[in-house]
Amino acid sequence: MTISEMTIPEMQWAQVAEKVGGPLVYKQIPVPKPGPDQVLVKIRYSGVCHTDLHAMMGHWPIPVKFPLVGGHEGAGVVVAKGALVNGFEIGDHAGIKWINGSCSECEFCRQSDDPLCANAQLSGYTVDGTFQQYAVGKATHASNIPKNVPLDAAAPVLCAGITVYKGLKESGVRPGQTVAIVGAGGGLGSLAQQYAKAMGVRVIAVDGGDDKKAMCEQLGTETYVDFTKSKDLVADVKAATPDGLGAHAVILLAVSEKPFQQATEYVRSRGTIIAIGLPPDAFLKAPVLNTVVRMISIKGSYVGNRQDGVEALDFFARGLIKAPFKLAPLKDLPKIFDLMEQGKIAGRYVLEMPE
Ligand code: 8ID
Ligand code: ZN
Repeated sequence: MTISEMTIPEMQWAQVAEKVGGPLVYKQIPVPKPGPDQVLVKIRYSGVCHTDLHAMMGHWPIPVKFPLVGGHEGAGVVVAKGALVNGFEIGDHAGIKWINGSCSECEFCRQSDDPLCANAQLSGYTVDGTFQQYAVGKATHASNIPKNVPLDAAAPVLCAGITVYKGLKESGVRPGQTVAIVGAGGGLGSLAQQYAKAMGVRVIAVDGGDDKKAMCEQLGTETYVDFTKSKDLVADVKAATPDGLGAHAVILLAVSEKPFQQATEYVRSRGTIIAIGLPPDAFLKAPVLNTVVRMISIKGSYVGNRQDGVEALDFFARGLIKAPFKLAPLKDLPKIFDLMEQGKIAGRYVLEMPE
């Protein structure tokens, strides 16, 4: 901890979307003050999730705060805290994630399903997020990041990592079984491959293009199925399982509707399809007969609770999760959104905050 980290300025740099659809304006705004149960984190790095683009574009029928500072994979240093905060000291490393806070009182919060809280605050959506130098979050929902963990590589774990770790658990897939990861070349997909591997689960990666193929192979996938080139995607996925009977689980991360309607064709009988990606206006569709007579489960999975967050970070801290990421300065966020829109990012971009 240096003296400069402890000096909290009045103003800071941020990427601000003034209205739905943007554009983003890189400008100085006031540094927020932490409430009694909040920490103020000097953000060092923030991952860029496709959710941030959906938020700015108003893709979903859940109201977004405007003007908006997006971002929900923020890793940094606690520089101030409210009087009620016990879990953090000044100088601790902390993460601000999608669930910025929740009510703690409803049935969902009581049973540790805080993402389902109707009054949850969402970083970079209903409250300002981590595309700024200083961000606040409720201390009980902020992540403790051990000091030996690099903050740049840890940032994507705070949403992408937690979400895919939770999704894999929800799928019930077991060591030795096979998971098809659809959208494997993206941010969530790159981490999903690593968590699956760490759990002893075999991976079929589905995505498009040679950059993503190279990344998936580098991550150790056994098979890459290119949805832009495959003549029969269903047959290719099934053929990639040892007995040809299909994947035990399918994790849907793509920002496109088609795979959400196709997955029942290559999931194994008694297998589970986990929907995580959130393409706008899309529908899950499955033939009733096949779903029934092949006993297919279809489930949604939404980020993770606080314990999922602790476990996902622990996998990372133990060196089991090594997903590629590219660093860029905060001012470059508009360029990153452009690349993301075009599906040109293999893995994750992580923004570095100005000093
Ligand atoms: O809690 C949740 N459910 C949660 C948490 C975080 C993110 C949901 N998400 C959602 C995001 O809002 C977004 O809709 O998951 C989705 C994926 O987020 P991301 O990984 O941050 O997006 P990305 O890096 O752009 O990756 C998407 C990948 O999908 C591929 C693209 O090529 C890209 O690599 N893809 C597409 I678009 N169509 C495909 C297809 N038909 C496809 N891959 C295979 N088949
Ligand atoms: Zn996210």
